[in-house]
Amino acid sequence: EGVGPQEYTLVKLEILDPKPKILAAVVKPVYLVAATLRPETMYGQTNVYLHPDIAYSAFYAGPKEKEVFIATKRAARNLSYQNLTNEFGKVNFVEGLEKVYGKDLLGAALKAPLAAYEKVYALPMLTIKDEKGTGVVTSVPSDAPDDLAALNDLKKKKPLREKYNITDEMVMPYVPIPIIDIPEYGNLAAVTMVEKLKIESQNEKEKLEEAKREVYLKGFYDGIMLVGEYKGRKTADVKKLIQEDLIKKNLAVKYVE
Ligand code: A2H
Repeated sequence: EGVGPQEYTLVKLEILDPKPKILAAVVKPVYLVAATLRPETMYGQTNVYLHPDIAYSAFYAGPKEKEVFIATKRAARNLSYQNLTNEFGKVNFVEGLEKVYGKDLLGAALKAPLAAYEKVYALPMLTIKDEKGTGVVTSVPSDAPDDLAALNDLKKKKPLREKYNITDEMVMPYVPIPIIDIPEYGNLAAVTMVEKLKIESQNEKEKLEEAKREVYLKGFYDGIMLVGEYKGRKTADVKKLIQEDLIKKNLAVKYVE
């Protein structure tokens, strides 16, 4: 972090019908665009996270602005300078939706590219940062300790689900999927680390930092794909290929910040 530009893959998760009330008037396809450094983990998506109290924007994007993206306004501005809106440096917001709080989008059903689950849901994560990526984080609890801790919180804490109108069916059926084998950590590296360090919630910042330090480097370099088109190959070697495949299919775009 803070060492020059970072390239993210923005993965497009299409919002399915029935859409959240606040999007009722939108006719073009609407996507939550999640910023990830690990496009090769998209096979393991179980949900997407939004911060309930962050303000997001809905704006026209993609080829001829035939699509609507949802991300923070800061990210929307940056995207307009990366040729992802029609006019360089200009963002066309959807009327009335320049400011939409995460809480008004929670519970939305989504189609997540490459995911084994046919449908996933938008769930709350309270550690999302406003000033990084798009403010939308796709969740891969097999390989990201933060994602697993937040999912476990929702499973364990009924009041947390109720506070944000999250039903049991949006959370309970979703379990981490083995997608990458990491020597010493097995095929559910985040689960191994969360158990080993006895991480009880998404707020255990220091323990989560430790879990991530261990798992990310190994997962990035020494992981072996267990699923998908590049099964058997190293994560470091297929990351770019999977990113390019997603972009070709109009399921992702590149984003630098
Ligand atoms: B990664 P860096 Cl499986 N707030 O994607 C908090 N976290 C955010 C965020 C925000 N606004 N925007 C993106 N992120 C997460 C997958 C993944 C990620 C795996 C393993 C490691 C990993 C699935 N979530 O990140 O500070 C996103 O989670 C390792 C750091 O820019 C994004 O990639 O380095 C990563 O953090 C970007 O973090």
